[in-house]
Parts: sequence; C-alpha cells; structure tokens
Amino acid sequence: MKLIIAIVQDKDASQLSDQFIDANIRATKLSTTGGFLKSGNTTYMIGIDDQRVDEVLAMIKEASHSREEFMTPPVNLDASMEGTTAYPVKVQVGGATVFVMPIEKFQQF
Ligand code: 2BA
Repeated sequence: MKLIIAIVQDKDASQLSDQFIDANIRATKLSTTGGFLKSGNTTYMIGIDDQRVDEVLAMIKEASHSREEFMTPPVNLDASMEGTTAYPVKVQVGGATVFVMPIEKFQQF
C-alpha cells in the first residue's frame, strides 16, 4: 500500500474529487495554503493499493492544469528606510505536486 499526497490547484479539485468517487478511490481532501504564494490550494491524501498507484497518478495528471499567477514581492526598505516600488511577478503554478510514500501499516477501527 502507498500514501499519495497530491497538492493541486483549487480550480482542479472539484473535477478530481468526482473522478475519485467514480473510480472508488478513497481520498481525504484538505484545504491548504501554498507557502510561497500564500494562497489556497487543495491537498489530497490517498491510501491506495500498490497496483492502483499509476492509475491514480494518471488521474491527477489529467485533471491538473498549469496556470500563471501573479505575486507581489514584499517591499524592501534600504538603510535610509526608503522603499522601492514592488511590481507583480509572474509565477507558473502546477499542474500538481505529488509525493508517493510507502505505508507500513493500514488499519481502520
Ligand atoms: P506555493 O508554495 O504557493 O508555490 C506556488 C508556485 O510558486 C510554485 O508552483 C512555483 O512555481 C513557485 N514557487 C514556489 N516557491 C518558489 C520560490 N522559492 N522561488 C520562486 N518560485 C517559487 P508549484 O511548484 O507548482 O507548487 C504548487 C504548490 O505545491 C506550492 O504552492 C506548494 O503548496 C506545493 N509544493 C510545491 N513543491 C512542494 C514541496 N517540495 N513540498 C511541499 N509542497 C510543495
């Protein structure tokens, strides 16, 4: 068994959740925040048999789209405490960031 942790964009999450249900893939959906953009994303925890890992990864890949977002860097003050104007920077986000981990034990009580 493996634990798949998949971070996807909120815009892709609804479709992916429906696909998991249709395929009888059990998942836990967490509302998360990207450390860099500090905006919302969605993290799935999926416990899955080894032989279905590739199927789940293909599903995540298919549903996840790359998008451009803008972030405004914090204003830096120099020694004279003068601020420089911060301009928005374009950032390419996603498709999905995925971790696959072995599971030592799976139990439900
Ligand atoms: P964020 O941390 O909000 O990052 C959003 C996007 O900003 C990233 O897209 C990447 O293109 C860019 N970015 C992140 N850190 C950067 C930095 N130090 N300098 C320049 N650009 C940076 P993705 O790579 O597609 O990541 C999307 C989201 O996936 C991330 O949102 C974060 O929540 C998660 N993530 C990505 N890599 C991760 C990792 N190694 N561990 C844990 N979470 C990760």
